Amino acid sequence: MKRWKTAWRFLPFSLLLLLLAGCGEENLTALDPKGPQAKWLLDNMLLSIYVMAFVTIVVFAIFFIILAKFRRKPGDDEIPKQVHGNTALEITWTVIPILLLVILAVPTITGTFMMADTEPDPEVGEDTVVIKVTGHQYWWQFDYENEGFTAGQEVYIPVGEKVLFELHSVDVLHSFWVPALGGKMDTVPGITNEMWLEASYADVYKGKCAELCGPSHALMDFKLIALERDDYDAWVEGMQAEPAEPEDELVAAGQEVFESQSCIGCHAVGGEGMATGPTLTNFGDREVFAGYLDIEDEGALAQWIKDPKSLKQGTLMPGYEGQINDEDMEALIAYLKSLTVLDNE
Ligand code: HEC
Ligand SMILES: [Cu+2]
Repeated sequence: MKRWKTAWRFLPFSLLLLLLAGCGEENLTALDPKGPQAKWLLDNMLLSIYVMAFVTIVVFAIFFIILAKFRRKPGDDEIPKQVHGNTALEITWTVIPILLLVILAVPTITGTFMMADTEPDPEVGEDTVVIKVTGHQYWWQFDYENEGFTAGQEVYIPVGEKVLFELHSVDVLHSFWVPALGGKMDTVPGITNEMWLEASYADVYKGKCAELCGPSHALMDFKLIALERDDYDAWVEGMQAEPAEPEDELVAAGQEVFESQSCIGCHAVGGEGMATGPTLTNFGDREVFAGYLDIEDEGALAQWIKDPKSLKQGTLMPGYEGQINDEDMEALIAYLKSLTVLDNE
């Protein structure tokens, strides 16, 4: 009776778990794979669960059958005949686990080699996209070295192609992870790790830093955006092009503030430049900034520029409280939001 009472106590927790299981953010789950790597990972995970379930069911079935069948019955006074060592049984229960391990090992080993194969995409050849990823406390830098430009916070790739990632870090360990597309890999200072990912559908996939890297680690989110090859090429061209001179007066005034306040010293706008902070060439195309804040929220954007540490503990972006008046701030924000590369109809 008592045991049941204890069990009931766990019911609310179990229900909560069930509820939370439904909280998976869209395209931030390894259980709904959108690329060949993630699909392989999930298949392999399921295979081990099936093997495990099979073993559990068989063992428990035999256990209960034996328990019922060989129970001591009334009148059974003699101790049953004692047997030791049955060659056939010994061989059976040695061979079965070996077979099960082979069933697990073959796909695991072939899959591991498949995932570690960072040769260019055989169909795309020399045009295989190579992206240098750099983890910073607490943001991501994406260098398209062959194309000669840098992007921040959002990484664009062509859909249906194997894309190579070279992972670096400038400070501490981070881990680059796009759950819907594949496994995670650490970015380590002084070491280059290599991995590849492929997206099967043109979509926006959420990414996370998966290695505790400091107080704002949980806010170090990014996006991977897979576009059709044509759209991707257009995006690359947009990133390479020199930004147009602003026509709007407010935007032009904002550009002046941006330049006079030394923002440009850390934030490149245009094909090349400094990347002490995220490149802002396509800032207006983002949905979120600083990893988690809504770009439509101009109050948050102003607060970010005035006092970024109040929104993201430990960030290396300096605050401009008292250095930019309201009028200049409005212009600055208009300028930042005007920085687009995609045709946002
Ligand atoms: C010393 C270098 C430095 C200077 C100067 C600087 N920033 Fe930053 N900025 C950063 C860093 C680093 C980040 C990334 C912070 C993070 O997400 O943790 C950042 C992030 C941002 C972001 C969010 C970008 C995104 O997409 O996530 C905006 C917007 C921004 N800065 C605007 C400005 C403006 C406007 C100025 C000038 C008034 C400025 N910054 C000056 C370093 C700098
Ligand atoms: Cu982190």
